Amino acid sequence: MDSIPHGAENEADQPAGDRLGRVAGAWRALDASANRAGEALRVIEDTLRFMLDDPFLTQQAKDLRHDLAALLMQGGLQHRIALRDVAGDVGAGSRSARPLGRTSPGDLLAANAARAAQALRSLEECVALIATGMVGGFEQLRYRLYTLERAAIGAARSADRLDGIQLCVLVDGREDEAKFSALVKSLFAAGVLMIQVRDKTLLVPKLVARVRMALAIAHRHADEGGPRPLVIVNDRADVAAAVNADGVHAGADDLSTPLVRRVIGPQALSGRTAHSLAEAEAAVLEGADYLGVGPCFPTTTKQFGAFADQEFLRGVAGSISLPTFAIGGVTLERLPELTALGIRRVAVASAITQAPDPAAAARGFIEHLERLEPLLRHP
Ligand code: 3NM
Repeated sequence: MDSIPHGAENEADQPAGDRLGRVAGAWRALDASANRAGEALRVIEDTLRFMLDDPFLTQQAKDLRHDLAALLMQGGLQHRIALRDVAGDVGAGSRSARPLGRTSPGDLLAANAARAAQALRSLEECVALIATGMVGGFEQLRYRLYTLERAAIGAARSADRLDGIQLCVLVDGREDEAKFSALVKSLFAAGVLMIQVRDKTLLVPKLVARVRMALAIAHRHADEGGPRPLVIVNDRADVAAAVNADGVHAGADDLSTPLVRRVIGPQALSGRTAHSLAEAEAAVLEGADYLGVGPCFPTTTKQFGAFADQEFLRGVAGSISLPTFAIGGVTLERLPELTALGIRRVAVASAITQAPDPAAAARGFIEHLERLEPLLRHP
């Protein structure tokens, strides 16, 4: 059996009894913090697993919890239980009279991430008195937790904000403002709740004017008693921020997700295109609010050398709860191929905007998507 470390090396010349007495408190604090951190990580994991239904983030939480447990078995720290003294704990039994005040999975995640971070910090401080070499290990876990916290709270927030939005229509600027305005109005009237303004040919002043127009139409739609559709800008985080659009959709050649966030601020939506499961997972951890995955099928809207294979699409649908829109050549006829893989959201340009009646085409997508059963994921 390992011997119990008694304290920092520079105290090694003190009598063993004194040393043990002085560090016993550190051991007890370490033991309490170890329990707190493990408990809080378990609540985070259970929330991600049973409430957010998110296998990828559940696994991240589980890995963190397991790595904490492994660290707590090293350097003699497993002997902390021998110094546990619940009856002698002056803080035991002092309970906050305030109710917990948690009303949503996001609240649970935030409260328990804060608890886990505090406990990991306390572990770092306590272990510095007992086994100095182990401080870095706890510090690393705390930084991993910060990333998980942001991703988990972001996933909860996105599930709420994009709840019921299964179709995003990519609209170009049309020939002129009147035609653009007519298209956007007809789409909102058809029940479209999210559009992305994407026109690579428009110069910035004209793009700004189109996005402003779409936002004004969206606000009017809400003022008249309808829902308030979201207006997302393709690529241009600067334009989205300048006109207070609902968000920006960025791809691999655009600003990174953290840099997009700096431009658009904490509230606006940050969408990210992913062409592989690894890119999708990275986008989740970097703080994207929703994903675009593709290209699913050949399309004239954009040129591609390779397509998203079924394994990727099924993998994203099955393991990531962040709202994910399949994109690229999506038509009503091909929609069943995607929904069979677990896809429940699509982003569509030509099949709607080039249709003889775009509103009718959009309604066709919405009706089909609304009829689908929710996807059951198995973490
Ligand atoms: N991005 P349509 S596919 C803009 O896979 C865009 O990154 C894609 O238009 C990607 O519905 C695509 O006409 C084109 O194919 C979407």
